[in-house]
Parts: sequence; C-alpha cells; structure tokens
Amino acid sequence: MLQFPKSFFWGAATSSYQVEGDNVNSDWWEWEKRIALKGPCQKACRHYDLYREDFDLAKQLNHNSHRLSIEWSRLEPEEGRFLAKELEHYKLVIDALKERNIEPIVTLHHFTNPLWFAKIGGWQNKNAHKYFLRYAEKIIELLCENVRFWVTINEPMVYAYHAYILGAWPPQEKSFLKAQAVVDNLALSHIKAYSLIHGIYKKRNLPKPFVSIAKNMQLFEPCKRTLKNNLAVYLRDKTFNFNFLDKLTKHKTLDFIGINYYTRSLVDVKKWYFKNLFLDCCKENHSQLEKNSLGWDIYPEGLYSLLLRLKRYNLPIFILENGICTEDDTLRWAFIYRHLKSLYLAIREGVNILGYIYWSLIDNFEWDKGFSQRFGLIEVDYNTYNRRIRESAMCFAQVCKTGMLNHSCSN
Ligand code: IFM
Repeated sequence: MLQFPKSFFWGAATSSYQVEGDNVNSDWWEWEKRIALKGPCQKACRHYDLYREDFDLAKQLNHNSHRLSIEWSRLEPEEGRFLAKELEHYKLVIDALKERNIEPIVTLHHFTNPLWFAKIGGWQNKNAHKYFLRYAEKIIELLCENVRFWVTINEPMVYAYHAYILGAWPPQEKSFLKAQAVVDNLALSHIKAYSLIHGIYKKRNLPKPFVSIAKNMQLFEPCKRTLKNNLAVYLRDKTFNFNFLDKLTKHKTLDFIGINYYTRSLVDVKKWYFKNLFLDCCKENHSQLEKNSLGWDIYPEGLYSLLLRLKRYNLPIFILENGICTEDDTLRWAFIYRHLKSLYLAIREGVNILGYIYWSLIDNFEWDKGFSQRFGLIEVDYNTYNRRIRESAMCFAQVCKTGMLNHSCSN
C-alpha cells in the first residue's frame, strides 16, 4: 500500500474545444470544414450543456480538483467584442465546481484560437501577446475570486510542433523559423500574463494565485547508441523539454511546474541534416513495450526520471495530464497504477508534487484523430451523449478517496 501526501490534489482534465461542441468561431472549426476532416468536432461531448452532470460524476468519483480550459473564440468571436453571455457561462461553470467542492485549475489557451486572431497571423503576429492579454484580463477579472490555479498555455512545444513544423494542425505550416517565432511569442505571452494575473490578485487583496503552464515532457531515448542518435537525444531533450521552462524560470514567472506526461520517444536519425536531427524517429518497431491505441509506448519509468531532473528548479510540480487512450479498460487502470507508483517513488526521493490530474475525465475529440481515441475515465456514447463510468475510474476513485495506492483494485 503506497500512501500519498494528505493534501494531494486528485482529479481529471478536459479542454473546451475537445468537449464543449459548437465552437464555431475557432480556427479549428473552420480548418476541419476546409480540409473535410474525418470525424469533425461538431457537438463534441455536449459538455457546454452537460457540464453540471459531468461535474456530478467527477464528484461521485471523489475528485477534489478539475482542470478545464476557456474557449477564447467563444468569449471574443470578433476582435474586441466580448460576449457577456459567454462570460456568464464560464462563471457558472466555475461556480458549479466550487459548489461541489472541486478545485478549478483553469487553462487560458489550449491549442485553439479565435478565427479572427488566426487570420491576422495568430501566434506569429508580433502583437499576439497584446490580444491574448486583453482576453486573459477579462477572464481573470471575472473568475479571480473563485480560481487559485491558472495555466496560461497548454503544451507550447506540442502546439508549435504540430501546427508549424509537422503541418498537421492549423495553420499547417512547415517551418522551423516560424515555429521558433511562435514559441517566443507564447513565452512572452506567459511572462506578461504572469504579471497581469498577480497584479489583479494584489489589487483585489486576494491571496496569491498559483500560475504556470502545462509543459508536455517526453523521455527521448536512442534506438541504437550512435553518435547521431546521441546528439539528437541531447538536442531534443534540451529544446522540447527544457528550454521553455528555463526561460520562464529565469524570468521568475512560474509558481509551480505543470507537467503533461504520456510517453517516451525513440530517436533514430538517418542523416546529418538539421531536420533529421530534430524529426527522425524509430520506424522499425524496436520497442517491446505495451502501447496505447495511438501506438505510443507506455513508459512510467520516464515520468520518474523526468521528475527527478525537474528537482533542479526547486518548484512544486503538478501533474496536469497523464492518461491513455485504449479500448482495454484493464490496461487503463494498469497505466494509472504504474504512473502513480512512479510519482510515489519520486515523492520519496524528495520531489514536491502537488497533485495528479488524469487526462481525461470523459472521452473526447482527439484533434486530427477525431473521436476514435478513448482517453476517458468516463465513456461517452456519441449518438446519445450518455455517459458511463468505466471500471478504471472506480479504481482511481478509491485512490482519490483514500490517498492510498493499492494495485488489486476491488470494486
Ligand atoms: O488530447 C490531448 C490534449 O489536448 C493535450 N495533451 C495530450 C492529449 C492527448 O493527446
């Protein structure tokens, strides 16, 4: 039996576009239509209407915290025009969590943008931070009385990689230079938002908030130990995992470190070109590890070793996402168990961890993969929008209730 700290946060996450439905003023909505994406978002999980029912389920599962995001394109569908109705909606969403004694963790940007913002260059626009801050100010002024945890940007490197290097997400660019500009603008926006948020809380005499980002981290490992592979592992680890955090900590703009962890990445570089050093992955299946339904290696040991390396920042760490898409719910519980064990071992080694948020509370829209991937503790029937609690969710609920981890989960 493994015992976690008493004051641990336990919960699950969602993001607005992936669950709400009908976010018609977002760049993703327009892009899905334009490229005729198979399995477009449409009504998603109808969480916009059903959030109270979903939070009842989270409560029933003993969650004491919940991570969600605000859809910028709903609040500001046209430049500078904020909709009172949508501001009121998010106020009610946060109230609904508070009424259930669930701590809200609020993300300001989770991959999607208002279409008008995308049309003026999105995160490549040198004034991007000004637009972002204007929106951030509105929502922070509105919610500050009820929110302590803010996540400014979700997975900045993942966003830049998919949208500006791989060309898999809107605006489908393939340019390292553009990606770098986007990453710089995201960092600047965080740094400015950090001061903005703290300033608002100070002005209103509220206790200090906790502000961070959600940083996706992967363990990079070489397929074979060659010079090219070793160099690539070093470069990717530095640029993907650490540079962004280094910059924000240098500016003293993180109150904790938010981490999203899913998998490791096997590196196998074919040529000595810049592009290959950063992009080549192991094509032949060298990995013997179990995988999720997207083919990602399940590797809890990677979480442990990254957590120990994060100790050097001397900041508390919050796991803001960790999860598995699978049709096999037994595998889901095994995944959660093994990752929690890694967390426990890291805590024993002196890593200060605030909590663990599973991705995701409910099945949802997995971006360009549509609805086929099932990450949820709760299953969603996309015909009826009925919810069904999975067995793995019940096992996790025991941990949330007792703070104790026991593999043989009996419900
Ligand atoms: O669904 C995504 C989420 O939006 C960001 N983190 C990773 C998840 C699984 O791919």
